[in-house]
Amino acid sequence: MEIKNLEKAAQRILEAIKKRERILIYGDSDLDGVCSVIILKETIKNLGGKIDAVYFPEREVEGYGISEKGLISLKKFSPALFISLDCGISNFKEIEIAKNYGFFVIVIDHHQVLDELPKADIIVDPKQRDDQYPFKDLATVGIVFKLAEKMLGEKMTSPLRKNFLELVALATLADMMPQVGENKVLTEEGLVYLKNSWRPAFQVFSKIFELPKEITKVISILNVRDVENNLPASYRILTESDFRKVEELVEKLIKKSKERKKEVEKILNFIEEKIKREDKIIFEGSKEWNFSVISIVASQLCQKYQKPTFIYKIFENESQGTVRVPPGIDSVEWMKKCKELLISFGGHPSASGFRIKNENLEKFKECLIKNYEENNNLC
Ligand SMILES: [Mn+2]
Repeated sequence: MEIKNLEKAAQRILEAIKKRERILIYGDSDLDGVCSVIILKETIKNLGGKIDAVYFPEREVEGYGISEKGLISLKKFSPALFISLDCGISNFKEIEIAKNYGFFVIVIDHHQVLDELPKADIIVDPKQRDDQYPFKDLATVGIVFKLAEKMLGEKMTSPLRKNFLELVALATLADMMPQVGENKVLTEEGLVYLKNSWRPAFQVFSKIFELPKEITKVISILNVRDVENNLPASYRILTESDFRKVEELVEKLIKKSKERKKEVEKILNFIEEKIKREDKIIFEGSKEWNFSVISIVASQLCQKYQKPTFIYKIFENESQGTVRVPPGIDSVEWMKKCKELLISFGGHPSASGFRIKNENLEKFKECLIKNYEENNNLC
């Protein structure tokens, strides 16, 4: 049994390498997206091909997933093979635009499938309804690792495999995928290799932290948002070959992460003063907050209060939010009931996100509460 369309995607990318087609990778900017991009990029390189452009959306400006802004900046490469990693499954409109630009679109994602599928040429997502693959909890990085195995065949040498598995372990943990089944196997193996990694980033981290024991510290540092030339810091660190540069970047991120902690505490204090016992949900937003910390805030509040938590940053016309819910609730299904009020939404049952026009925020909150009460089996 295999993940649906994995073979098809592998063959199509191999064909593109052979025919020297232009290849573009569009990755989500979190660690799962970043590590997926690195594995695919290094796989293609090992096969003698090259990537013409890598794009990571800036969530604060473009929202989650494939953005129009990103597509416009990639348009000049058309015709090309366009591969989205760790996003794309909910980008109906954007994928239509990409097709109109003349891209051949492959979506490789593990997020929940909404009611329909986007009109991509090839979709790899184990959560597709007719996907028979028994294990549904792979991070995108795990799917891309399998894709790499297929594409490389015997060219997947042992050092290369180890090197990829380090990234699989890192990103699967960062994405908080359940540590069961294949995830457990892949992660446990990958973690063993970290200490003797040839990747300069892991060598630098090994000097600062005890690896693999302190892997969560590495993750929290790599999660600090710091974008330069459109590239997230995690991507720059993990692909940097110059030790000195890695060290400088890590130092910078450690400093930033301390500042971020303070910011999180400030927001937590502010929200916690407002939470009432009888509140069904936590629904808070502000213009002032730093967008890059609202996910951490939502996770911590949800964990502490065991209430569905919606935290958003208010921008000029619209807001972007992040959602965390206690076990047993499917936040994506829940938001589906209010989808007329949203610009877009998607993610995982326990962790997801949304974009909304500011004038709809109050209605959205009411809709969520209404559906929370109407739907006892939901919660
Ligand atoms: Mn992911």
